[in-house]
Amino acid sequence: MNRREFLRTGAGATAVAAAATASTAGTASAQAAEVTVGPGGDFVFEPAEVYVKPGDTVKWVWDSDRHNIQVLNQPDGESWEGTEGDKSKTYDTGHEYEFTFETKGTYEYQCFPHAPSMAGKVVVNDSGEAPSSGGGGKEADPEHMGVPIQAHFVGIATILAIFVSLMFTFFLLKYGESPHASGGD
Ligand SMILES: [Cu+2]
Repeated sequence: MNRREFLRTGAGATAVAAAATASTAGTASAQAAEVTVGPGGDFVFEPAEVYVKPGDTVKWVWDSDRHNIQVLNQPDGESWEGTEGDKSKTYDTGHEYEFTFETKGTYEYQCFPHAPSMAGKVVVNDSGEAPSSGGGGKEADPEHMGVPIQAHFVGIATILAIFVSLMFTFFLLKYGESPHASGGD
């Protein structure tokens, strides 16, 4: 491998690594999360909950008409105001809105015309990730972590299979031989 080839593959590998880092964590880029507003006309924010670090920017992109962002709750010291205009002012498909969150805490918002069902939450914490549900540090709500639900189903099925075979063994040992035992006496 000559020097030029080496440089080219090196740059390629770096680019791939950078892309992988950006897509998994998104912490390297300024925009840490994107929320779709009213996806396909549904009255929801998708995802409804995002986790970011202080200084991260969240971007909302409108996928249907007549939605807005009205802030309901936020940490002391923050002055997030949501989309411009009063609560009845709405925005249509294609509109984009960004906000950079500096203060740690939970921010709750809703789309005023479609409240209370169309609501969302931004959580700003040190890790920029959903809190652990106990156990491994990276374990969290599967829907938000992008873990396929099948993986959990397989896990549950495995535990169930073990349990069933244990119960089977138990009953086999306890009752399985009794007819023979009593018959033998
Ligand atoms: Cu809405």
